[in-house]
Amino acid sequence: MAHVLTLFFPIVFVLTISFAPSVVTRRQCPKACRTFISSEVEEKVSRAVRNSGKGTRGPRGKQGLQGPIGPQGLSGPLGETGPIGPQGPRGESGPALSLPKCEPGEYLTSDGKQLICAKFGEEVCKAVAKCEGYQVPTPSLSSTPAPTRPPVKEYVNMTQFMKKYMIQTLYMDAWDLGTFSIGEQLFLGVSQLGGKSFVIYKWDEEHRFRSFQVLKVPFARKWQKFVVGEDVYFAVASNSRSHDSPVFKWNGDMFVPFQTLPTVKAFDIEPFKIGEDTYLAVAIYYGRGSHIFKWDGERFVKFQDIAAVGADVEHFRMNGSTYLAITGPFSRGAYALIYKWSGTRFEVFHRLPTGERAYGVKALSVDGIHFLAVARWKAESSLIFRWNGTQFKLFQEVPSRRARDWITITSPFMSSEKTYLAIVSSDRSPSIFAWDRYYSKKFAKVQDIPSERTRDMVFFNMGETVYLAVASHRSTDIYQGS
Ligand SMILES: *[C@@H]1O[C@H](CO)[C@@H](O)[C@H](O)[C@H]1NC(C)=O
Ligand SMILES: *[C@@H]1O[C@H](CO)[C@@H](O)[C@H](O)[C@H]1NC(C)=O
Ligand SMILES: *[C@@H]1O[C@H](CO)[C@@H](O)[C@H](O)[C@H]1NC(C)=O
Ligand SMILES: [Ca+2]
Repeated sequence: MAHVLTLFFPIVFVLTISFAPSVVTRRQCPKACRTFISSEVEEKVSRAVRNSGKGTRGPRGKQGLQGPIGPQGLSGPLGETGPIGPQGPRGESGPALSLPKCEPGEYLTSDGKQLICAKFGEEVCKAVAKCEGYQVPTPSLSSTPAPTRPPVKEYVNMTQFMKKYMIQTLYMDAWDLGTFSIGEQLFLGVSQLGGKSFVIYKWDEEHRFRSFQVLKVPFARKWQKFVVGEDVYFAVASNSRSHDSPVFKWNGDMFVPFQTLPTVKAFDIEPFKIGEDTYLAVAIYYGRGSHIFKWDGERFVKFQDIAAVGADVEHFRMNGSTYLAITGPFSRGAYALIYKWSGTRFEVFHRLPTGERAYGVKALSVDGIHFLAVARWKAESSLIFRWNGTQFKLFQEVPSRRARDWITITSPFMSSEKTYLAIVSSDRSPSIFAWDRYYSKKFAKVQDIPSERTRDMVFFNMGETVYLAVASHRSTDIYQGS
């Protein structure tokens, strides 16, 4: 039966594909398809940009055993691959790539030798497509921003993440993204939904992420890096009934298994320090509650159980005290539970009503004000709470649908500090907000990110530039802020 099904579905799929064009309306070029063409062009252009970044892809080297990647062969002119080695170099890029800055109404393209800005026009329409037999994207999806979209006036100084500055796409099935640095090296870690792996990429001199190491983690969910003394670790929640959650340690060249934390169906791991002590709070989405582990000088040992089943746990400090917020499917009502460190253990401090089930939680503080942002899965909005000195009060509500989490970054560059907060909404385009300390004194919307079925996002700084990685269900796009 299963065998028949595996045969049957591909056939249905192929049939669907082959009949699809015939039911799609055919249109003449000028009006309706222009949007489509723009998106088509953008698609081609971003492919061209990516390709020009990569050069012709050489034959893939055999994946060696885990280990430092061998020296990359000297690159020949465009696309000559070096000797085959572990994770063979992908071929060098062509002439150094610096993206020209295009004006509104222009798009980035290639004349075969270099990247240029070209104006949209009649000839593009003719050259790119016949405008027939393609499905015109439904207008409700904001996945095809008009190339001439005017900048948001009030936030001209705010970094934006435009499709034309999408510098890389990693094709993978991601659940949770994060970046971290070790010395000068930047890494992107990706826990994967389908696979049994956790993948680490490393940022190279060409400002691209290259595959660095693959670690075996069944049902990897959220994860975080942390430091104990001089040593760098990261821990991954394993949403498995039968596997514990692993902790890995950086040995100078790569990550090696360090220990496992006894967990069943862990969803999130949050490292934090109280004084000199290091703790790991692990949100468990199963059974009776979640756990806190403590570093005993050599490894992590169980420290405290907390009676909260959770999807996300976050720590924060206010006025010298450490708090934990944990969200999840509480049977007793829709709230986020907040625990406070008593000096010896965590005690329930507050139940923060969230109206609907809260899924992700993020703490941030800007200009001395503490916020707790709660992502709601079922509701049509997510909530930002503000600490008034004694408790969290609803401060702002932003539209979201099936929101998984919030992400934030504070970028100190360009003369003034800016704090960005974005809602990772999976059923509508994720939105980026920036703290507007001058006018509205709220989180003001900067832009939407065209992404569907978004799983996670992460901001990171390299040099003075802010980047954004957006993972949807099949691919992760890296945007350079502009
Ligand atoms: C934009 O930057 C300029 C110069 O740095 C500054 O004078 C202006 O106030 C900024 N505008 C906003 C909205 O932040
Ligand atoms: C901060 O903590 C100090 C002492 O722990 C306390 O006296 C003070 O009232 C606290 N401030 C606020 C705003 O809670
Ligand atoms: C914070 O809000 C609560 C509830 O409205 C109120 O009782 C309390 O006085 C407020 N605290 C401050 C410092 O304003
Ligand atoms: Ca968390």
